[in-house]
Amino acid sequence: MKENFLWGGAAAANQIEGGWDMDGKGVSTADCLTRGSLTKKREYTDGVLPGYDYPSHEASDFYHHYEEDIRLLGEMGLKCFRTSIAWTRIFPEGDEEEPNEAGLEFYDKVFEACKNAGIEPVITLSHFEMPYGLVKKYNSWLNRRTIEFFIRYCETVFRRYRDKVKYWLTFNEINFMSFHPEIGSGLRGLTQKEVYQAVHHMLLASARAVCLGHEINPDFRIGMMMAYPLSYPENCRPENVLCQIQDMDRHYYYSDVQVRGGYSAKARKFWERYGLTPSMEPGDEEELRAGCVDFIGFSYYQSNVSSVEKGKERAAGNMTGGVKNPYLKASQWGWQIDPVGLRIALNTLYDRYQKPLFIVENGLGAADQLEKDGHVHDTYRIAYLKAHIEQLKLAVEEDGVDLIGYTPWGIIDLVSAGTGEMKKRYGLIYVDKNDDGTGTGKRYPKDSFYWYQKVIASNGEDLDGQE
Ligand code: BGP
Repeated sequence: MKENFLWGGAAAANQIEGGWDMDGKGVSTADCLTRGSLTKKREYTDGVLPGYDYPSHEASDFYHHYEEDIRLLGEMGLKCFRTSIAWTRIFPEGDEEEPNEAGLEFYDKVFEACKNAGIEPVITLSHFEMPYGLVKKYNSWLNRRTIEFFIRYCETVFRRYRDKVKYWLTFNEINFMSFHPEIGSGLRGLTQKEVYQAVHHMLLASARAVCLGHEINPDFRIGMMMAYPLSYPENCRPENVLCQIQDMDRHYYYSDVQVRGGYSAKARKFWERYGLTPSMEPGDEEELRAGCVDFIGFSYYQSNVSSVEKGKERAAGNMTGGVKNPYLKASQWGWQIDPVGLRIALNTLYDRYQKPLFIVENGLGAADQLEKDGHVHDTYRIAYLKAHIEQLKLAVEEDGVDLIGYTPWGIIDLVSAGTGEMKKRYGLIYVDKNDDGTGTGKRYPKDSFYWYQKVIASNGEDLDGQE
């Protein structure tokens, strides 16, 4: 791997920080999501209501542990740390004229700690959250004014952290909007037409942020972020092959705009067919064209299978799931594990766009066991990460893919986005915190911590570990 390859780890404000109402922070949409489980759906309440259990409120308490946590990340040898800024720490309600200084200071300290640990921050501007005030008062992304508020927030953080942060991502997994629009917008019960209108505003906001960021610091590298739920046709039946193409088109809808600078012909036909054409203002298309991203960030956890055949057994998964793949094993949460799929994803995305790629999430959610002696023997996680790193190396070294870095998800245990559980752990660092509120909050490096330390120190050469 090239010398400056960014071996790292990833997290997000609402899943790791806690301190949901500290130092002037406002209520974010993520603060209104209740805890769920594999069998119980998370509920999105109308604001923060008494009697509900909201896991983001305490999460892993990175808010009070960031120094220790970043020191540990430095010990692991991380070159970069992907996390997000909580928009509501900076603009609590979303529509203030002036930012909240205490919120800005918190991230000053976080980035300073990163610098001291030799870690490059990679910052998501909006990771599945936004000010709840913007949802209540303005109807979130359905309203064009939200673009203005988002840009005010971006300008504030771009200027403040101009010399501290170089890598930025606009919206986390923006393609989630087509499947769970409430996660990205805080709005429930949207019609399809409204979804595509809100998405148009988000895409414009992203493009405008890219242009503004480059103006503020031409060295900024600003990327998009999509979930990449790679899908295979179930077999060589032509209808299934077509079905696979159509399934993937739902995701390229977003990346085509953010990477190529405009809606595809297919997207326009899709609007026409279903009456979904979003209303646009003169100049919108030019803005989209001007705001192409510098790189493509994506998450990869599993692959899916596309089929037109009814009644097939289905697998769970990030976002969509799909028909069960008989060649793959699945995680405890039913996500099908497919390391070769990562090489396929890298090849496919690079062939399509010829832009640098960045794997900003990948990992295994598992119910880890903290032993009495403070160890966590997560050999299954080592096996998962090792198999995926082997494949990303092949994509780079044999297929010539331009890959900036790799940041395994939930590098420190945090709250699951899908289920709201702490129990679904991804970390290489264990956080002693349980779903019932018990636990000391203490951090324990897992076996995978020491394994990844070796991987990074050898720049990906030494992948041996006990599996
Ligand atoms: C992605 C999100 C993350 C994260 C991850 C794992 O969709 O960007 O926020 O949580 O998936 O998903 P989960 O937490 O549901 O296991």
